[in-house]
Amino acid sequence: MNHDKPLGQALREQGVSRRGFLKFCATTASLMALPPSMVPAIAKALESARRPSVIWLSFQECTGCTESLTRSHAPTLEGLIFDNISLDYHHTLQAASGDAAEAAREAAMEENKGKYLLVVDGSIPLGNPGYSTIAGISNLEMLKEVAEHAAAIIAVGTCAAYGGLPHAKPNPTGAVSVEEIIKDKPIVNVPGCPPIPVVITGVLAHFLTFGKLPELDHLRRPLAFYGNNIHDRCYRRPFYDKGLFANTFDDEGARKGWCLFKLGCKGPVTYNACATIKWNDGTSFPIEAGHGCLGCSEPNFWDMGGFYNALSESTMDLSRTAAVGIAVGAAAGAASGLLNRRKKSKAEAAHETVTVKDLQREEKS
Ligand code: FSX
Repeated sequence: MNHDKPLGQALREQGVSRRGFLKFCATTASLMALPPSMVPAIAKALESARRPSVIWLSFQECTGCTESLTRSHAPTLEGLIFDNISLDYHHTLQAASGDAAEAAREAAMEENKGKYLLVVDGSIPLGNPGYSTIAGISNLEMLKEVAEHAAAIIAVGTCAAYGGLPHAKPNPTGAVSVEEIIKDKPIVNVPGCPPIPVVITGVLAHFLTFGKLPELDHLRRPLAFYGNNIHDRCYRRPFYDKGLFANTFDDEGARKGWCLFKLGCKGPVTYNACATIKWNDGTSFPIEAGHGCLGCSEPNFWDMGGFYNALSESTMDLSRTAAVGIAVGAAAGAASGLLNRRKKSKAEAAHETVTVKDLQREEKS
């Protein structure tokens, strides 16, 4: 693989104009919540960035994460960016198979020791390590082997980030997340079942631009994409505030586009960018299509008590109180002490989020 060609040159060779490139940089800046004044710096850094080697491992998953990434309308700039990292190993996308594929992985690890990015999708079965193997190597063994000399790890999808669907009760394979196994590497979680494609490429672009991972929340999610809950950015929010709800999927409220809270929408406790970035090239997102949010970027979303059961009022109160506490920066006493329980820096506290897991824990205690 040629890692020496700078990214800017590779993009130009693929017919990407300067204007298109700068537009991408501006979008990247805004996605990463950076001021417009950062665009020239991003452009300069990306122009000369060397293509990092990326090794992508897929374990227990449905391949939805890769499908999500490849469903962008070709050719998109994010697709080109993705082409212009050196994706040295990816079960689904690589041409090589068998011994040749494994040789490519080993060569990439050797040539880029300590510098390559490891992307993982899917959870790892600990209950039965022989349950899921690649080239005769258990998922656990392969993860440890590749992680050892990785510069950083990106856990793509809720399965890799939190165990996801394979971890759902009764978790027959003993599925765990990447961060439950690897303790000595920088890890960023990009949850969602699947995650939004531009969020995956945005994290990669951040790494290309700044040589480090973006700022994360307490669940290791990039704040730029997971800093707000769906509810607060939802275009149906004014109906919630007015008390106008759909009670069934075909009543007058549903037809008028009223709030889906009573139909089980988990938007108030789900942190993701679906309501702003949306899907299919910014076309729509589940709530816009008339279905409540399932909360797929939150830990244990599958076991949250039913996709069509409304969140309880006490949960909503807690969520609201926490939001107010965050807004005024009042860590002390806010949201039943949720914000105080963990020791954290000022920056972390300012961006604290309240998740389903927190709420469930809070309600039990
Ligand atoms: Fe999991 Fe991804 Fe859901 Fe599927 O790779 S996050 S089941 S979309 O495919 O891991």
